[in-house]
Amino acid sequence: MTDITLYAAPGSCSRVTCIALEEIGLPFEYRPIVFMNGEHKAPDYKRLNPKGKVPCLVIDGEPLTENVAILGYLNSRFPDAVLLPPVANEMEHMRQIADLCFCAATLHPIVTRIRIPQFFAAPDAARSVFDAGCEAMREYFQLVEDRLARDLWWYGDTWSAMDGYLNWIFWRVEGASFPTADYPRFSDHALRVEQRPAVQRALVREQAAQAELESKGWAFKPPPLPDA
Ligand SMILES: N[C@@H](CCC(=O)N[C@@H](CS)C(=O)NCC(=O)O)C(=O)O
Repeated sequence: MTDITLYAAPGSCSRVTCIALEEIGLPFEYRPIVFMNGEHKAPDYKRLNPKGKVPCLVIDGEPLTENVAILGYLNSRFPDAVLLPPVANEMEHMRQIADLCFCAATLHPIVTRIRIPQFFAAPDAARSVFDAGCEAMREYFQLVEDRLARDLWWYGDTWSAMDGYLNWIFWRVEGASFPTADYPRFSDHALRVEQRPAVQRALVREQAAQAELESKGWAFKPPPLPDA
């Protein structure tokens, strides 16, 4: 039997890996890391992930970090789950990796600027970081919107882990006042992703972890954004 533990934080980008694991359907442990206690920077966790971030997937005792690498690994180890559509050659494979990198390296940093601009600027400059983040995100939301004008999912009529990744980005900025309603196809896509049973199961895991954090006073809440 495969032994799988996902080190995660509810609401964070570890949801992307959690959805993929739920799609695979094998049992796994969801192990919440408490940001508010600095658990992600503590030596025990840094032995698994020296970068002090989630997600970290430990599979048969081997840790693997970074959503792109984790999704690529899970896709080749568990092909029946079809986390990414089959490819004909290395170029097509690398294009899928490029798509996942677009989420991880282009969109995710902008998400953080929109959600927690205080990480990047003094309090009186946080609003301008937020505004610049929203401006930058608009270009990429339009790119996704245009793609979804042709197709149901990122890869045509086939759901993939890329849709789970895009959905986490959508949800994260929607909750931070980015105007997602300006992108009706991406909004419909979000509803469709959230209807998938695997996504529902991932959300239930997060809700349980979040409730536990809240009961202990350990839930992270970003500081409010200063008025425009
Ligand atoms: N490139 C990484 C990003 C990981 C990341 O930034 N995780 C955030 C949560 S969304 C985190 O652990 N933040 C805690 C911190 O940086 O202190 C990936 O895609 O896995």
